[in-house]
Amino acid sequence: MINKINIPWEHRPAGSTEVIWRYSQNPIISRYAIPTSNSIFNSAVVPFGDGFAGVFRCDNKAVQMNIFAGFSADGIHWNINHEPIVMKAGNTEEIHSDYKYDPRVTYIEDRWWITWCNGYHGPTVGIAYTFDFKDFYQCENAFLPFNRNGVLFPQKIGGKYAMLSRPSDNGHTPFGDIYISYSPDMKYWGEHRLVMKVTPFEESAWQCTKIGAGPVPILTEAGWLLFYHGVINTCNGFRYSMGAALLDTDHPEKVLYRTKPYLLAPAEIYELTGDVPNVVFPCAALMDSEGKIAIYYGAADTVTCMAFGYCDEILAFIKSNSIHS
Ligand code: BMA
Repeated sequence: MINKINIPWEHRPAGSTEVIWRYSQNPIISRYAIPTSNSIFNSAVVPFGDGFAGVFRCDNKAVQMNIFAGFSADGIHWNINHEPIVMKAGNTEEIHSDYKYDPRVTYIEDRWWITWCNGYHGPTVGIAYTFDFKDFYQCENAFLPFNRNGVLFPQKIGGKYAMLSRPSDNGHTPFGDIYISYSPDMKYWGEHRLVMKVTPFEESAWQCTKIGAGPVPILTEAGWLLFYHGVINTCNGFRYSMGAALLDTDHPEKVLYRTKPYLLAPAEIYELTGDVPNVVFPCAALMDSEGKIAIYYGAADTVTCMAFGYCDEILAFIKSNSIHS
């Protein structure tokens, strides 16, 4: 939770009854915001110093996927470095990486941890840490390929680091459930447990093909608030929407509630058209001391957008619109 700074915020539009509403100035980052970029999306933001820092997925004009550090005074207007992050050796000398995409960032104990989809003979979950968003130290991959959507909890649980992930395939993965794994040291991961599966088509079709953790979970009095993406395979390809779940505080593999309706789905033109149409893909969420929440999401694999909501309203919505599984 953030006390000392103001998170980006815009009030719910007059007349709206939505639990989550979009920023009126979306997208906040255009596809060509740095000279080499083809697209900037699926990126993570955290409070840092007097402002904010972020790790951005910028695909270049050869459509090579990589992650770039960026800085902002207000969390909305960003200066993204023109060169990608260069990793130094962290807890391993093995820092092979064919590509990097879909970063998440969180602060644990004394440093910032970054996870991303790392190319190591196919996609798996990469881990790195930084103290300053200048020098980055890459660690062992968390898992064997193939895996994506590795998302750390922002504090140890039961004395161990905890990470959500989504075992996958080497391609576009027409399946996928969310698991949790634990580690004593950020190097060796085990105690793998199922958290939640896709839903039956007839119960909640937007999340019936695959699901994946989105932003770093937010600890609330009711449990861990997890925004996640859900996918339906349509006759026009995958459609990515956002829902939310509430996970037990001490045993997050236990799902307390989970949205049957989505909270945000592709509807605006910047979500419907782009390099991959019909995608909203959240990778970061900030909450302030008043329970205001700002969500960062990628739209159509092309641009970066924001949406807002109130924690108490989101929790109430999850509880009263929950799947009973
Ligand atoms: C997933 C990832 C995401 C992307 C999504 C939609 O498999 O590649 O980065 O946003 O597909 O294309």
